[in-house]
Amino acid sequence: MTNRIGGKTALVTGATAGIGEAIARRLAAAGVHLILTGRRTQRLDALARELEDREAVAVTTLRLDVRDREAVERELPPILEKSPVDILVNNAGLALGLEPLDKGSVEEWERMIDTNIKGLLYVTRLVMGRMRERNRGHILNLGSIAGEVAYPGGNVYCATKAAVHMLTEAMNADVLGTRIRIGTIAPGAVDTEFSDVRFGGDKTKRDAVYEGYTPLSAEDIADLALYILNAPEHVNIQHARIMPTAQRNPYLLDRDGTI
Ligand code: NDP
Ligand code: 8X3
Repeated sequence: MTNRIGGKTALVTGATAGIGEAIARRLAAAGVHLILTGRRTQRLDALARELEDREAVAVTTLRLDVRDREAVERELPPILEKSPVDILVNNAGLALGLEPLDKGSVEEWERMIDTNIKGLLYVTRLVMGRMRERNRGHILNLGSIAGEVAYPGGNVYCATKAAVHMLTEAMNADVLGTRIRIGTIAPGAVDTEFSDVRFGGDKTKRDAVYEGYTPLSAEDIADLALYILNAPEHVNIQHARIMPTAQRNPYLLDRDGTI
C-alpha cells in the first residue's frame, strides 16, 4: 500500500496503553512523528525511547490529563506551534462500573463525561483551529458500539460514546469546504486494560468479559486506524464499526469457544 502519512506528525491521546499505544506503534512504523500524551509518564517515556530508537521518528511526550482544561490550554499550544499536527487521534477514554443508573456513582459518571466528552473537546478545539488555518488535517475519534446500542449498566458510558459519534458528525459539518477529514472508529470488545479500569482491577470480572471467544486486539484497531489515516486525501471514512467475528452487537456474542 502507498504510504501517504510518512513524515507527518500525529498527536495521540492516551498512548500509554491499549489502543492508543498500538496506534502510536503503527504510526511510528509508517514513519509518522509523534506527540504522545497520557498520565503515566514512565510508560510514555519508555514508549518514546523505544519508538525513536527503532523507527527513527521524533517523539515528544506530554503528561496530560485531558480532563484538566487549564493544563490542556497551557501545555498543548506551545507543542502545536513547534510541531503542527497533521493527525489527531482522540483515544483517551474509559468506562467505569456497570451499575443501573439509579445505583450509579456520580463521581464515576463525571470522570467518564469529563474524559470521554469534555477532554476530547478541549484537545480538539485547539488542534482543529490550527488544522483549519493550514486547510488540512485528519481527526480520528475512538467511539464504540456502546454509542450505538445501549446495554444494561452501560448508561453513562454509552451516552459518552454516542456523544463522540455525534461530535464526529457535527465536526464534519463544521469543516465543510476544507480538506480536513474526521472519522470515528466504533469497536466492539477489545482486550486491553479497558475492563481492568472498568472493574477497578477485579481480575475475575475482567476475564469474564473476554471468556469463550477471541476478542479484538489493540493491534486490530490500529490496523483499521492506519487504513483510515492512510486513505487518499479525497477519501474521508467517517464511521467504521469493528467487532470480533464472535460478536454481532453488544448483546449477540457467541461464547461457545469455537470462534
Ligand atoms: P485502556 O484502558 O487500555 O487505555 C486507555 C488510555 O486512555 C490509556 O492510555 C490512559 O492513559 C488514557 N486515559 C484515560 N483517562 C485519561 C485522562 N483523563 N487523560 C489522559 N489520558 C487518559 O483502554 P483502551 O485502549 O481499550 O481504550 C481506548 C479508547 O477506546 C477509549 O476511548 C475506549 O472508550 C475506546 N474503546 C475501547 C473498547 C474496548 O473494548 N477496549 C471498545 C470500544 C471503544 P493514562 O491512564 O496513562 O492516562
Ligand atoms: C467498549 C465496548 O461493549 O464493552 O466500548 O462497551 S463495550
